[in-house]
Amino acid sequence: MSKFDEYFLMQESDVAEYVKEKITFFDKKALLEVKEIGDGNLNYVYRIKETETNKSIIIKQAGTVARISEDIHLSTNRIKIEFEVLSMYRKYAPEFGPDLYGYDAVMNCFAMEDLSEFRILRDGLIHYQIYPHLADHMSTFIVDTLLPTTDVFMEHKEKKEQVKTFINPELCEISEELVYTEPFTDHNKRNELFGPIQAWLSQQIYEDQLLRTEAAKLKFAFMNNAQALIHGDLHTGSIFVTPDQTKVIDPEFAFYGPIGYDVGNLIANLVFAHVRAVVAGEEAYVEWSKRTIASFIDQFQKKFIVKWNDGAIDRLAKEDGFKNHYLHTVMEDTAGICGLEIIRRIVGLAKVKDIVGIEEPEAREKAEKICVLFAKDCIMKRASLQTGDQYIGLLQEKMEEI
Ligand code: SR1
Ligand code: MG
Repeated sequence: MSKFDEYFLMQESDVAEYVKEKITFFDKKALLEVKEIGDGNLNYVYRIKETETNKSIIIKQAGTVARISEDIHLSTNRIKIEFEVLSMYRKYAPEFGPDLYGYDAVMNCFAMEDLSEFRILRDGLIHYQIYPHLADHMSTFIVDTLLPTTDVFMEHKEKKEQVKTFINPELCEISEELVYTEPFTDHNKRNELFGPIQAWLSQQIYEDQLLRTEAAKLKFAFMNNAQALIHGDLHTGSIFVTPDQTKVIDPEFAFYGPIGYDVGNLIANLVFAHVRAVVAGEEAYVEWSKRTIASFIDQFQKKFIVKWNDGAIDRLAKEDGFKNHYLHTVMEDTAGICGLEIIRRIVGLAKVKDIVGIEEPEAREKAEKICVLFAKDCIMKRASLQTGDQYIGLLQEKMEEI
């Protein structure tokens, strides 16, 4: 019998014991230090380090309620989904996923590589760090991990099995509420419409019926378009970086959904970093972040076409014009979701440091207004927003309006 034969939420004091008993990584006699280092909204993340050698590993464990709110009860199955999707990254895009050392279905946790030499991308962006390979790496990552899971590339019965395996109702419900519903209605009263722009935000969002209708269309597309096994939460807090390397973590929201959900999420979060630099007058960073956004969008489309040409197996998918139609709809979803992600991070429950960390109230207000106006156009004009230059042009236009 072991205390780890039955699930409980571990404390730091349990984790060293757990690792020695369950994971083949450290010597049984090693002296281990444990620290909880998680700053996400849902789970607990422990770094375990051997004092003598500095060798280290990460254990991530799921609780039955969200860390951000005890009102949010969740199945621990999300940690299994996360482990399986990270395993899929090792298969399709090994350089962009962490090494994995085992999954425990009883304790609802898994062990993975400690990426302590990396930095969370959001944190780097907030400190105006430049990552020269970001657009290249992330466009490759998305194309290489998403396309192989679609009906274009996968045998259709196998894909349907995958849809079943990765059904993720509770985490999807969080997105359905936090991204697609609450920002437009505040029905759970969790939105925070703050300070002097409260009336402006309310008018721009709650009182805009056309916007709310488009949000409804996008919500139902999210729930009904089982296109690819998406990450489901691909913001800049789910990406670890060094100047040369990029690793994607945290795919606990993964399920079969629209490809544009991942692409749009990343663009939205790069926009936060860009707008932060704009209001801070960080000219060099404004230029780099602008080029990165445009380049990510354009490289994604180029790589998508190359991969499709190399590997599509569905016979009708090879018909003239279909590939371009498919990509056009992905880019339309991308723009809509980019807009939704921006709005929910400005008014919703889960805000972003890039914006709330702007100390000077007038600068924050300006940033929020640029973001919201840009986001609304992304949603309303999504059918015609396709290229990097179009996104950058729209951002520029909104900056001039404020
Ligand atoms: C209750 S979880 C809040 C947010 O954190 C996650 O990272 C997702 O983005 C989710 O919407
Ligand atoms: Mg996360």
